[in-house]
Amino acid sequence: MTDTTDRPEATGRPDRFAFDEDDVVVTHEKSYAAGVPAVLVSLRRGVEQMGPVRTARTFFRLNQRHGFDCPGCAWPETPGHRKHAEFCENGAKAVAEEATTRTVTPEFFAQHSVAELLGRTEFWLGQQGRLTHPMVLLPGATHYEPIGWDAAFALIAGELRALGSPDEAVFYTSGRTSNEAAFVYQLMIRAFGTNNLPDCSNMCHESSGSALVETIGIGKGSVSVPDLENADLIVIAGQNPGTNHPRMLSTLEKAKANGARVIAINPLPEAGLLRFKDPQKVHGVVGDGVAIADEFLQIRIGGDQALFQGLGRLLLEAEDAAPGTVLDREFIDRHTAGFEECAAHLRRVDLGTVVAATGLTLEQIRATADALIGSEKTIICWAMGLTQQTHGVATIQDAVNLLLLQGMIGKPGAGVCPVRGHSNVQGDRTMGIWEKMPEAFLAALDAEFGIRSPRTHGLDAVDSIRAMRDGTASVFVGMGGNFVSATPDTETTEAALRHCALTVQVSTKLNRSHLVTGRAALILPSLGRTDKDVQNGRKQQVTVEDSMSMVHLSRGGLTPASEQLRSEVSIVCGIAQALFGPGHAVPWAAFTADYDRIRDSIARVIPGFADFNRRVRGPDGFGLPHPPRDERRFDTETGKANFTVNELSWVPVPAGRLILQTMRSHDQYNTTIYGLDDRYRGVKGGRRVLFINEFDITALGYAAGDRVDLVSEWQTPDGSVEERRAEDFRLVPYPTPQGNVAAYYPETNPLIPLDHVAKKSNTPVSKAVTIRLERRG
Ligand SMILES: Nc1nc2c(c(=O)[nH]1)N[C@H]1C(S)=C(S)[C@@H](COP(=O)(O)OP(=O)(O)OC[C@H]3O[C@@H](n4cnc5c(=O)[nH]c(N)nc54)[C@H](O)[C@@H]3O)O[C@H]1N2
Ligand SMILES: Nc1nc2c(c(=O)[nH]1)N[C@H]1C(S)=C(S)[C@@H](COP(=O)(O)OP(=O)(O)OC[C@H]3O[C@@H](n4cnc5c(=O)[nH]c(N)nc54)[C@H](O)[C@@H]3O)O[C@H]1N2
Ligand SMILES: [Mo]
Repeated sequence: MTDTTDRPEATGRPDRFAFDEDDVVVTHEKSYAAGVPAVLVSLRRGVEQMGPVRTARTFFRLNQRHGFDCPGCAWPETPGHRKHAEFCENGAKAVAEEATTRTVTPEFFAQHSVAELLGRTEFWLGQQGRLTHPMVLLPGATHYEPIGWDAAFALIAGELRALGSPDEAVFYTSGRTSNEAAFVYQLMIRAFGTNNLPDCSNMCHESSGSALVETIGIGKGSVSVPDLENADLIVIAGQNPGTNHPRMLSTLEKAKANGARVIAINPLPEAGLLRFKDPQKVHGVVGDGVAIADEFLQIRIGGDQALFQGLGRLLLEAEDAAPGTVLDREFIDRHTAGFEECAAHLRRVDLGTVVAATGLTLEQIRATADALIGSEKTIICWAMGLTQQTHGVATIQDAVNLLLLQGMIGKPGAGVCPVRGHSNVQGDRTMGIWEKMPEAFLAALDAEFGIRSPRTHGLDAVDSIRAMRDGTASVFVGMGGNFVSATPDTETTEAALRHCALTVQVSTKLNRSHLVTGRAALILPSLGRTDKDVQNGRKQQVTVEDSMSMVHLSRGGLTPASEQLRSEVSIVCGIAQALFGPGHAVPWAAFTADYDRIRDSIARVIPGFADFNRRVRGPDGFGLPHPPRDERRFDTETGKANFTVNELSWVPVPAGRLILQTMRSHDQYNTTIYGLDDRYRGVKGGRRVLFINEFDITALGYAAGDRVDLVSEWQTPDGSVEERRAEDFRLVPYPTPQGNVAAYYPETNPLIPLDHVAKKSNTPVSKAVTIRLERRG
């Protein structure tokens, strides 16, 4: 394999490439991440949003033992080693965004009509600051106006009670919600009588959960930070850690210092994967930094399943050639089911097909197989590049097959590592935020509170949109997040929400979901992670679970943006009290007054949380049980880890068309736009860009910098083709595989058809949309 750490040079692109017509400037993409510029950007963003004193206080408490959990990503802190500055540039931006001293007050809403605000970008909306007061948009009104908390709760309760069935309401959750708030939220929803609990996971790692539950019996990753630090081989597929999980790079750097090899699988040569300068270390501040990836496999979009199957075949052949040297026969015999069928299937994989599907050479694929064969401890990490594919579940199951062949689950330094997104998305799921929680959970919940949870499965995100579109759901409640912008098929989704009687958003910042509303709408402003939360005269703390199943405390210290703000827990309990009236089976008032009471109930309902209040107060909190990791126990239907046989799929590029992946820039958090620069990809001052191979630019008759509309083409089951359009993008020549292009989310969400979803997980396929280009007039 070739060393591609200097890839940008190899593409022969000009060193600096500036468009002259507007302010998008494209410079050379960076081959390293972090370093001094990252530190400077962090501090600048902090001071801009909150002034120097609050910046210093806030950054000092970030991810500290007595501080708050970073609202950025779900990457864990290194146990026992919390450094003074355990944060990264993008964590700092997430914090600055929340801890800003700018405010959106009732006067702001009096000045700006909803119609006017709808004309603004997400970037502008987010920049206005923290929401300060509960606001209502009455039927027919043009402006939001203030409303008291009790009146807001009564309005929600009234609309919910007026529904023909509890299933006509949907309750969304985004992954920043604490364990305590998530637990009381799902409790209220189930006591009300529905399992309609769509969440951001449905658009995120749902494919990982589906794949892992079926194969290893639990939908969570099986490795810890020390496992990564001690691995021989780390495969990172479909993930851009330099931007989205920057603290992971420090872990990888340590792993490499301990001798690990890293293989990156990605259509794009992402900066963080190629080189990394740790800003917290002297050698990171001077010099070139370390190359994180030893090998870079520039795969075609959607080619990963073919690669994993091809590697499976090569492992089996190597075992045939030298029996007893490649497979872990003892592990396979004792702990797995389905080996023979899977092996027979893998042996039939055609390597020519693998080469065509992946765009890699046979040499690269063979060298990767050799790397696997030479490793005693392999970890596969992945994120959205694998999950948001039609065949995402199958792809991840084929990755699991590879690990099972070599016995790489349930031993130190080896395992599966789905790298989660939102800081508490994993915890929310543990707390019951899911439309199809298992019977054991529901029964325990019912026993604790004397309620009867419904047993029929509820709606996920895509099905909720369908229900609102079709009029079978008409109340929407969002616990955080930005449903309108995060979901696919923007036009359809907006029409669906406008179809509702009431839309309610519990939020910290203004976003588009406050502006695309039902007949009536509420904005309920909540405390964020960084804010001090005092109930009943006592400071409260909440808990979160990171990507590696560690549960720990988070306590904000900042003075909230207004005295009107309420915690998510108190908002949920307020709605519940209005909905159920006095004397309800659940002690809602006591829950708000003391979050320890909620944790006591969690301890009784959810396995692994025994003695929750005491254990979580230990220095680093505690880890949840993970049977495959802890004792090679697999709670699947067979009682073993399951090999699976997955039909091979990939994503060919139709003639004259392109396959679009929609991804994050270095300057955003999902739908929250921090700024208009993507430093690592060399773009400045604009987001409407299409990263495209130079060859495709020429072949399609364009020149770099041309403006185009993106038109997606979706073949419906009846054979007709639906078109969707996103206007005015600049062509930016970029080292992406031919036929594969990339642009930012959420600007491209209007292109993604609602029905374009992953098999089994129902996750929108945000990483493979067929488009064509149209020149702008
Ligand atoms: N700063 C910051 N941090 C974040 C977020 C944020 O927006 N900003 N979001 C958070 C959330 S919710 C999440 S889920 C995570 C997301 O973290 P990522 O999954 O890293 O996010 P994306 O930007 O979607 O990047 C997907 C990566 O997959 C690659 N890719 C696309 N298609 C394919 C494919 O077919 N095969 C392979 N092998 N690779 C492919 C893309 O080139 C890109 O590098 O980050 C979390 N952390
Ligand atoms: N095309 C495309 N679409 C995608 C993706 C993609 O890669 N491509 N990625 C998908 C993924 S992985 C995800 S996770 C989803 C994200 O979907 P969401 O989680 O719904 O979106 P966010 O942008 O993270 O939500 C931001 C809003 O959350 C609110 N907020 C922030 N902090 C708090 C808090 O502490 N409490 C409360 N109550 N509110 C808060 C703020 O008002 C802010 O405006 O998007 C998905 N959509
Ligand atoms: Mo996510």
